[in-house]
Amino acid sequence: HWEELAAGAMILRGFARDHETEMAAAIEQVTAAAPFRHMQTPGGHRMSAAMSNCGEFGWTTDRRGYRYTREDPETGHPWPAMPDVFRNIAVTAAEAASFPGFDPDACLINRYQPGARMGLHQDRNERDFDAPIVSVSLGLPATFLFGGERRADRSLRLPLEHGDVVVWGAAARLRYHGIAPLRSGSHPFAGEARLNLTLRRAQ
Ligand code: MD5
Ligand code: FE
Repeated sequence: HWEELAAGAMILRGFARDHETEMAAAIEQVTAAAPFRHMQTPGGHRMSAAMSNCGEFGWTTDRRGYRYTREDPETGHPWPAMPDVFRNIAVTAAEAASFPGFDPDACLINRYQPGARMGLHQDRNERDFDAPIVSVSLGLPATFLFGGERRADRSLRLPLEHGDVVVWGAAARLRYHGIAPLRSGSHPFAGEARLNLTLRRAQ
């Protein structure tokens, strides 16, 4: 079932579940060419979530800052192409949430192992905030922290499970959000990890 979490935020529970076999193969293929790595924040901290990317642009961070690049800084090669199954899920989910014509050019893949987290932040490195962001949760469940327009606003705790897709647009596009430390466990899809695909229009 689909429900509106808040203005501009639509959750499509289980939307990606039918495509898990193709998605597993696509993740294997992308991360064979662009392996998961723990990036450094501009402040010098190692991110606890490991990341890879596919598509025309990939999100990266190092001591110089946050940005999108056409090449994987680890290999010097362009990021792997975005698998059709990722694009199709993102485009159909966006359409279902009233964002027709979503054309993602970047897909970040986050891997959270037990204890990994993501602190409250806004996604502000994209050129145009009119395009939505589509996120696909796979593997272990996580507690998503859904904040407000200011960092100090209270956040709502939202459980996200394997196959859940969320479309973040309009009034939700710039809300603060994060992921609580991942609890230990094992899931048939991803073993002891949660994977998240974040599809965006970067440029
Ligand atoms: C995750 N990733 O579960 C999330 C999914 C990231 C990140 O936050 O930056 O890699 S994307 C969640 C999101 C995006 C844009 C807006 C909002 C949430 N929101 O309004 O809450 O690994
Ligand atoms: Fe984010």
